[in-house]
Amino acid sequence: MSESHSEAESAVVQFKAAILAKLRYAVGKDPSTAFDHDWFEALALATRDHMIDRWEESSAQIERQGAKRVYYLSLEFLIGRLLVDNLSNLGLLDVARQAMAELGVELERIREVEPDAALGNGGLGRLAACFMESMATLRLAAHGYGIRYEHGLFRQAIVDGWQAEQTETWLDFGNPWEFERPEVAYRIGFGGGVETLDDGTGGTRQHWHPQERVRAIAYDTPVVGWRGASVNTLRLWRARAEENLQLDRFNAGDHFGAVAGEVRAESISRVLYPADDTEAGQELRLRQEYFLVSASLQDLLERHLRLHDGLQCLPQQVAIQLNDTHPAIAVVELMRLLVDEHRMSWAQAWQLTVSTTSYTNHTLLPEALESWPVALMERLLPRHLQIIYLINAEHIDALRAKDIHDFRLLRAVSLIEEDHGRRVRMGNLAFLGAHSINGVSALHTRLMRDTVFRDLHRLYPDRVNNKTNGVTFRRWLFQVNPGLTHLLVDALGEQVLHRPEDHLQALEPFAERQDFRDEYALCRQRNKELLAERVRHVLGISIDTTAIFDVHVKRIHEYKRQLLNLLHTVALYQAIRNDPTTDWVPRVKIFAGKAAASYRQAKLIIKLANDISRTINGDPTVRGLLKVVFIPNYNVSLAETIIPAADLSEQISTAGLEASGTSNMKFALNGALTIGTLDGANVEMCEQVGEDHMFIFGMTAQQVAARRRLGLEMSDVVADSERLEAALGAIRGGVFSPDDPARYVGLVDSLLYEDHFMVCADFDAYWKAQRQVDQRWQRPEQWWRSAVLNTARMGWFSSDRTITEYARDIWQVPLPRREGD
Ligand code: 26V
Repeated sequence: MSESHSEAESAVVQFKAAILAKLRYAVGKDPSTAFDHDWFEALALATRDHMIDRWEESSAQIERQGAKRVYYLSLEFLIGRLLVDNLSNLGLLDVARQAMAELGVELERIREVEPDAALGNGGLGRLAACFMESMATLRLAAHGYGIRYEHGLFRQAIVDGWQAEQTETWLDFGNPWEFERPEVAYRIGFGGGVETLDDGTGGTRQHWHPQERVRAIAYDTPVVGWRGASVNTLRLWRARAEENLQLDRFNAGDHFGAVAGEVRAESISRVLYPADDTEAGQELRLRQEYFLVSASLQDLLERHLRLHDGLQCLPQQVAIQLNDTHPAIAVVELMRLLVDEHRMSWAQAWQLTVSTTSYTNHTLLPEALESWPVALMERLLPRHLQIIYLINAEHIDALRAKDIHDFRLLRAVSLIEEDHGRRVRMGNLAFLGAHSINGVSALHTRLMRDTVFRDLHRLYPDRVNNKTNGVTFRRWLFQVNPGLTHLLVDALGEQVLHRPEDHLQALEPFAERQDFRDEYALCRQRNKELLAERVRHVLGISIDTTAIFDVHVKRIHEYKRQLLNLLHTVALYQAIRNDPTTDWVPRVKIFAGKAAASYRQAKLIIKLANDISRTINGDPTVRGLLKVVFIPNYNVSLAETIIPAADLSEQISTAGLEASGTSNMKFALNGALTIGTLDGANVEMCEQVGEDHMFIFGMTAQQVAARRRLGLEMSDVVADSERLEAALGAIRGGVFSPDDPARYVGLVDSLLYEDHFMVCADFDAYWKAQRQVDQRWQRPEQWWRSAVLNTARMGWFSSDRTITEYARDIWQVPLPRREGD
């Protein structure tokens, strides 16, 4: 005891010395002149030192074992902050807190100084970050490849109730987690033409002469697994010009022209595309995609050739996972590198490409399915277009050889869309070029087979498979909810930290114990107070922490149906006003989320939320019973405060449209009860958690499809629902927008006459489910029993489980032993 006590003490002493040394020699400050940011940097650098040796060891071990490598290619990594993540995974969080305290600095304040690395839009990017952490924890030889955007996702300000986008500048004070690797650089070509050359054996070969070249420079960030299991690398590419300054032009007085090339080249890694649905349709986006892909493939082939004899064994040594179609041009670039640069035969190159590549689909929304105009592809990537045509010709020939001549089918599975101007279909390209195509929940995968990939699935029935998403419990339980984590360790022992996916279920019997439920509820209460504090600070609104915290946070999208929740809010407001003496269950409605800058309807929904908030919060009749807040600038860090404070999690998308959802998992893991539709992973959550411990309502995906066939006109539905009619009427009539009474006329009319997302059709069922929520809340022993069971039964949604399935079924890599195996 005393020995470990002194061990801990000496760890603190050492860490303190390390922080002071960093502060002095790396930051150039001393404690008397240091600002919070200086302390953050010193602490981050001291923490980073603890990662380096393990990093070195991990890569040496992987090389020694000749392990197969997994490459995760993604245009987005939505990482958030890393200080507590790294400290906690290294097992140094308490040591660091103590060391800082002894230096007179509060860790809880310093952690807030770190900017979020917001290199992603939403679910897809956050999933990539969770996967990186799980792959390190499971000790896979995994590399992430992405772009080091200078500006991540925009900062959202709310000005007069409207969203305003502001530039995000996460690199302004430097980034202590990354290592610039100027020696790891590749040339990326664009444009130019293709020359046919003699191949020396009587045949021909193609040679691409790009007109423009850009350099990709590597920046490496170490990714630590739980308790330092492994340290992997996230390699992000930055675009630099081949030549920074054209000195001749500068000397001739053309000071702007002298740097024009630099600006053009470097714009590739300037900013993240801030939409997560509508097709970017812009040259810069395609340049970003190809830039990431080409740099990453050159890098991984170089590593492969350094370690192995030749390229024949590529599929045994390398697995490339495409995160959506954004990096799908990898199929073509790999073919180009193998055939043109490494002189491999076409047939062999194709076989290697398909067996190395796999693709994850994350959405069925038609507007998010990527396709590129043939003309643009020809101008930017002429050799790639040739290769696409060749792949397509072989593909169609193979079908004809199998006696398939159905014209509709051939058109549907072609790589080229002929109807709306000729375009390259990236989904079909990714499908053909991969041996595995996976969806992200059981329902989504079924819909992929039945809809978007129906024809290709019939031709290649073994390719489509499901890998239901998961989240890393290290960040989304241990870090965000230390109170609950403490309680879990007390109840279940330390093992729950190491294998939560196996051990959480042992919590079930605790759900029956009043004393445990009370402690569990107390943790929630503390988290709610922290959130309330934040809301007071940001919005100047005080909220009642004994009320139900009813939370709807995610990107603003019509299909996610924030409007349905707002209609419920208005209907509830009206009901309370009509009958203020009934014993209403107090609620706080909490909204947050960003809208794509170009998505007008989504921005109007944000304005409506703010208008409703102002009106309701200012009405003394409902005081104490209903409050509405819209918290600006939703990001990973805000999610970390909101999720553990939620009582009710809103997962109410139109069934069939949310591919999986991952915040649904984070909420339930932290014990919020879900009100939701049978959509995405909600379906599987319902199987795990049990229908009795969720509030499932509304049409199923099948019923939605059937209802749509009847038309989108909803006048009948509205006429049949007094509550809905009154709520719509109030919004339409300007009750919430007296300054501009007609503001929501168009919005309400679109719900009445063209209700694509079935808001009206699901309203009554939603209202009913919400009243069941009230009833459960009024029986605390039932509510908290359900809450504990949610935590106990969410183990399966660990991203460790998801990654284990990818490794086994798609990548075919064995999982190394972990400590405790
Ligand atoms: C599309 C585009 C189109 C071009 C402009 C940039 C851009 C960026 C992202 C996207 C696709 C977004 C798809 C997406 O985020 N899907 C979400 O993936 C989550 C992880 O699998 C899943 O939980 C969510 O349900 C799904 O909406």
